[in-house]
Amino acid sequence: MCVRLNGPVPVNKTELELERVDTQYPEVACGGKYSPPYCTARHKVAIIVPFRDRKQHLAIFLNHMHPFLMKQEIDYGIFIVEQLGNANFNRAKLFNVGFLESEKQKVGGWQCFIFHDVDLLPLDQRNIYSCPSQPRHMSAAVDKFDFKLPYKEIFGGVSAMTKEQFTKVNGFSNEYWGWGGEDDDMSARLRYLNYHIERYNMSIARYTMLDHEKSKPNPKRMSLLQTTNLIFKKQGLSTLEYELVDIVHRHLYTHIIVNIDER
Ligand code: BGN
Repeated sequence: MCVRLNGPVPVNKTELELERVDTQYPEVACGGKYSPPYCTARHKVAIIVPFRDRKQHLAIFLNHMHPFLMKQEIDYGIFIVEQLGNANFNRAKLFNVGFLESEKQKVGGWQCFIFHDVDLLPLDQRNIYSCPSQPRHMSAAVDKFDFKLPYKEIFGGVSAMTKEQFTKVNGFSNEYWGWGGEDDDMSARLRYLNYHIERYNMSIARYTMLDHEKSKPNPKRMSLLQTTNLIFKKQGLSTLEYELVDIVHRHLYTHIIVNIDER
């Protein structure tokens, strides 16, 4: 590590234009990729962000994340996976798409994947975006939850898994349309394979959440969760179907546009 990482980082939540943010950060290469110029990065990390209709959040997110990640001296890329159409949002399926598509965008592939909501911003520079030997739940202390962990098994918001861990659990489920449960499903997949979720200290794993309207909960989420242990090996990355509509290499991110509706 060449740079000293101090703790708290400032957050700018004021309205920003995406087009203006795009003119910043000349150190970032096309597609939202960066590797430290004076050190050899120890971690190759893809940040996968599911997305729809949140342009303002995206501007704030990119403006926060690039300087934050550059200081950590990791080799990283930001991938925004946008769901087209009017079906309910399927966060988990977009993560599966982001995992496969981001791999095609890196010579030799990534080692580590951070599955990241666009409305969460890390508040402490010591929260290193890497993958340890066990899956890591990163967003343990969120301001919206009074900086307290809502429950022990939670794996939502921001989480990190190695390529091997993600592949072994067969990725996320593709079946969660609408809000809630898909992260608990992943948490259960990990448990069945005897992984245990680790976390940074609560003074480090701090995030702030951007304001938004509450999304529509998925009424089927409890019943879906009851079947995870029976079907996770047969349903997930191995059964993922999607139509790749476009991949655009923008300055601060790679934009993966997909149709994930069931046919
Ligand atoms: C939980 C949701 C998670 C979500 C957290 C935090 C469910 C499943 C039925 C119990 N789980 O309640 O998906 O990340 O809240 O918001 O709804």
